[in-house]
Amino acid sequence: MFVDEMKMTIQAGSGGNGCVSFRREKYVPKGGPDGGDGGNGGDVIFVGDAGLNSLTRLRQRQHYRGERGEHGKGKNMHGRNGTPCVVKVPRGTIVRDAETGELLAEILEDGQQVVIQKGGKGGKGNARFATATNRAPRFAEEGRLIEPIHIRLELKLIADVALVGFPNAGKSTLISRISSARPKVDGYEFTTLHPNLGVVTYDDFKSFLVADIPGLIEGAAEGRGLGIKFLRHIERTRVLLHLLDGAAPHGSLMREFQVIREEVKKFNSDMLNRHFAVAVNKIDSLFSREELEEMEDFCREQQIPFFQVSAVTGEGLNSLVSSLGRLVESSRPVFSAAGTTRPEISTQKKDFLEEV
Ligand SMILES: Nc1nc2c(ncn2[C@@H]2O[C@H](COP(=O)(O)OP(=O)(O)OP(=O)(O)O)[C@@H](O)[C@H]2O)c(=O)[nH]1
Ligand SMILES: [Mg+2]
Repeated sequence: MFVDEMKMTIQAGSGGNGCVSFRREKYVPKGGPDGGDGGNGGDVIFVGDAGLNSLTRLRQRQHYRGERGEHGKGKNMHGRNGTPCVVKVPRGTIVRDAETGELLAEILEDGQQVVIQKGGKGGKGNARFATATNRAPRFAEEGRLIEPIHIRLELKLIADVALVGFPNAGKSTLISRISSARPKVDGYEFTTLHPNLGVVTYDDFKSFLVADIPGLIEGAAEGRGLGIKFLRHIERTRVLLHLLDGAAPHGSLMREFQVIREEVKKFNSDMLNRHFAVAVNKIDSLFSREELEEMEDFCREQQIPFFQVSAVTGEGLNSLVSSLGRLVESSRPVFSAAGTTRPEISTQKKDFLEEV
């Protein structure tokens, strides 16, 4: 379903030690120090991968380790840096410290890289410690030792498009027509009690994730119907599709639209700034053609993408899906309310954690 969790242990590589060595060559007495620096340890890096949508694959391993940096060598040879441990995670993965619960990172984008634990720095070789008064230092620095840390991953799948509308508008019917999801469809209100997710493919090979959420009614913010709590599931959704019920005499399509926007605003006014589109559903059994035209004119004036569809007959769905795909492509990802506009990195551990 929506949230998936697991714990894991990670350990970035420790730094390699610096080397103590002196140059020894024929005919060169007192050649001087030539111990090279140790290599840096490999980081543990998480990379967002749009092809994954669960944490299951990560459970196959318990430990994720970066390679240790190589020790420095004589003749001023630098030790090789350790290979980083690169872990592919689904978009929407939240990383927390398993003990304190502190938020360490959030991976939201395909290809986004976050260093979860930085490898230890390599130690300096003795050549670096030579001074005018100590030309032959017999010491070198040790590489920084890295301890394993325990982390907890939570996956909150982020839908690209959310279907938001009155109960019975046909949201579940629509998602079952355009995606792999098969939620229950019925002719009474509040059939859907939990969000459902489905993958929609368009333009042959591209895809986006769509969420069908429970219906909203006027006063939802005050707790009517199922309330608006479930809207948190779509707080980070890039595009909202307001699905209006073309067959129902809810007052008017315009009013239906305004009520929905108002309830969304009461939940989180930032969500009004998202890209959104309007689709009037059930055009196969339209209640009023005038209302449909009124809505269409309004959307044209306001430059809101507008669609007329029937989730039952399939009319208008191809054009709706490809337009939604393009809207998703042109929208920026939305970061969580808790996070900032970048993956949040705690100030305390800043030197361990930095973005690549
Ligand atoms: N005529 C017609 N009926 C439709 C269309 N789309 C959905 N319906 C019907 O409308 C009713 C409600 O459909 P659902 O898909 O369950 O509606 P919903 O928006 O998911 O409703 P909730 O889960 O209660 O919020 C069902 O009886 C559907 O068969 C359509 O395009 N045309
Ligand atoms: Mg439903």
